[in-house]
This record gives sequence, structure tokens and C-alpha cells, in this order.
Amino acid sequence: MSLSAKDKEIVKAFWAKVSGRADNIGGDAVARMLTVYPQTKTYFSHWKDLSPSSASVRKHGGMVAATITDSVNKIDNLAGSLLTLSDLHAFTLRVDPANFKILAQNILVVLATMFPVDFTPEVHMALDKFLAALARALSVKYR
Ligand code: HNI
Repeated sequence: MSLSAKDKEIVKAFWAKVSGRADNIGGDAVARMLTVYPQTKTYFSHWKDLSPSSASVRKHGGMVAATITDSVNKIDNLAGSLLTLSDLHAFTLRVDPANFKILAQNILVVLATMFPVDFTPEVHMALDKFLAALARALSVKYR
């Protein structure tokens, strides 16, 4: 399911509105992922603290959110722009790509909770497609 021109517009407009809180969005989404899907904690066992307020969790969330901002700007070339990160997750971090979908789901929940008015059904659908495309791009190096 690829993104239509309209979907891209919706994603860009929504992200422009919320990206001032990108660090919170990313931090909350990673914290939620670790809580609701505890199997994801295995990848971060080298961190001292995996609680929602942990500095490592917040910092990683910030990096995830920065990648989303960058990907919104490069929405027409997701696979190209995420190639290095795909390589890192595939060969160095060895993250099962099924987890990208899990994190995407958590990002949607956080966005819906933080921005209940802006998170319309149209925004929900466009963001869902965008995050799926991002997860696909991150999975390129696994093939
Ligand atoms: Ni992910 C590191 C982006 C999903 C496990 N990850 C990063 C970094 C970025 C990043 C950026 C920092 C790279 C660097 O240091 O050069 N990760 C993303 C994005 C997504 C994602 C954009 C999906 C939207 N990562 C996941 C998932 C897992 C994951 C779903 C596991 C469940 N990532 C990691 C681990 C690291 C990591 C582990 C290294 C963290 C550390 O501090 O050691």
C-alpha cells in the first residue's frame, strides 16, 4: 500500500504541527513499546535503566523521532535515506524487523493520545501507511 500524494501532504502537515514535541513522542513511544511488548527489552539489556523515565530510553526515543522528522522530509526516497540505519539494525544490532511494526503501532497510540483533535481518521490512515513504509525501508537490508 503506497502513499498517495494526498497521504504525503497529510503526513507532512501533521508532523509539522507536532514535531516541536518530537522528543516526547519518541520517548513515550519507546517507553510504551518496552512496557507493552517486554520481549523488545532484550535488545536493550546493556542499558542500566529501562523504565519510562530512563535517560537511555528518552535519548533513544529522541533519536527515533529525529529519524521520523528526517524521513518526513525525504518521504519520496525512504529506502535510500534509511539505508545506513537499515544496515545497522540488520547486521550490527540484529533487530528482528517485526519489531519495527510494533514500534510503529506504539507511535500511533502515543500520537492519538497526545493529539486527540488533530488525530483524525484521515491522519490516522496516512500515518499508518507512512510508518509502514518507514518500517519497510528499515527492512531493506534484511533481504
Ligand atoms: Ni533503533 C539505535 C532509529 C526501531 C533497537 N535506532 C538506533 C539509532 C537510531 C534508531 C537513529 C541510533 C543509531 C546510531 O547510534 O547511529 N530504530 C530507529 C527507528 C526505528 C527503530 C527510526 C523505527 C521506527 N530500534 C528499533 C526497534 C528496536 C531498535 C523496534 C528493537 C526493538 N535501535 C535499537 C538498538 C539501538 C538502536 C538496540 C542501539 C541503542 C544503544 O544505545 O545501544
